[in-house]
Amino acid sequence: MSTDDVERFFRDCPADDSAASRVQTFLKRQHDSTGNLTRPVVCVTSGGTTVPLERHCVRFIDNFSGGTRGALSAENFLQAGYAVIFLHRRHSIQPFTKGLPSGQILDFLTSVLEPDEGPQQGVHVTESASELVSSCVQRAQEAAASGTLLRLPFETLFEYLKSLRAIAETLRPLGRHAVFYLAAAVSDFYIPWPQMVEHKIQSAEFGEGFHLELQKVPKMLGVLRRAWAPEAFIVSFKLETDEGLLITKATNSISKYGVHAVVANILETRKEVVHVVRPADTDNGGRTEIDRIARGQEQFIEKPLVDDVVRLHHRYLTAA
Ligand code: PAZ
Repeated sequence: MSTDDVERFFRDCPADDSAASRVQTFLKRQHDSTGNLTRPVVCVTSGGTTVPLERHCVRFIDNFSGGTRGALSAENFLQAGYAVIFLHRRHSIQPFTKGLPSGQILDFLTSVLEPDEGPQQGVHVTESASELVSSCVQRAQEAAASGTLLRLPFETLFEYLKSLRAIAETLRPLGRHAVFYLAAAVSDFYIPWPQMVEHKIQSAEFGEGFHLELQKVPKMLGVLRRAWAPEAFIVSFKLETDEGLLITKATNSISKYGVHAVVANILETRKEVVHVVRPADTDNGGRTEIDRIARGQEQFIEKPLVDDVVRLHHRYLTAA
């Protein structure tokens, strides 16, 4: 895969270009009146990309991810003093909503509609959920008031990569004060837009079966690292199901793409333990160091994970 493949991908890409101006406006809010940056900025990606099979899309291939990792990590970065661009799959889990009763919203609301109920009239949170809901609402309102959280939704692989490139190019002037924390599950295969059929695929037009030919998505990690935001601190993620491959594949990402750290996790145990793999401090032939992060007594593993990434980013800043 070459830079030509990357260029071709974006040239053929159908998605709109609205992300850049929203990021620009958000970034202005992170500077004081003399033009100094008031806090570092992290782009947290979250949720899975879809790969459409038709331009007027009825069917698509999806990627595993509910968005828990991204949403909880975004909360922890805000807590650590970062401004957060939350590039997320539309309708995936949002910051400040984890822990809310998982069923329907109606399950934790009660309604009093009798006119003679006076001030009690209206819709209320049930007693059992009220503490939790108040805490979620309060934290969400704080983030909104401080202007430190920008939510940008995506659905398809095209929208995701186009927004990621726009964010990276807009954050480039921040140099080392920008962080990319790429927790989204991004498809490796897709149908290029020019090859995609316009309308819904008709089963009647096929005999016994239907064969799909997918192409490899050009690798964007190296381009992000070297061209779009060459000074930013880049943390990529690696999800595997075979424990035997995990660390080797994470180590390969470091040598191939030059990312600063890879969060390696196994599907079944991802909420309990992750490994942060990074180049060794001294340049000794591509050796890596590994921090094993366990949930331990924390409610969610994203707290110790983000603490570790923040520590590594601070070290990166002071090493400049
Ligand atoms: O979104 P989630 O909390 O259900 O899962 C998180 C995750 C496993 C998608 C993430 O930790 C991750 O590994 N993302 C990269 C996936 C990949 O290798 O494509």
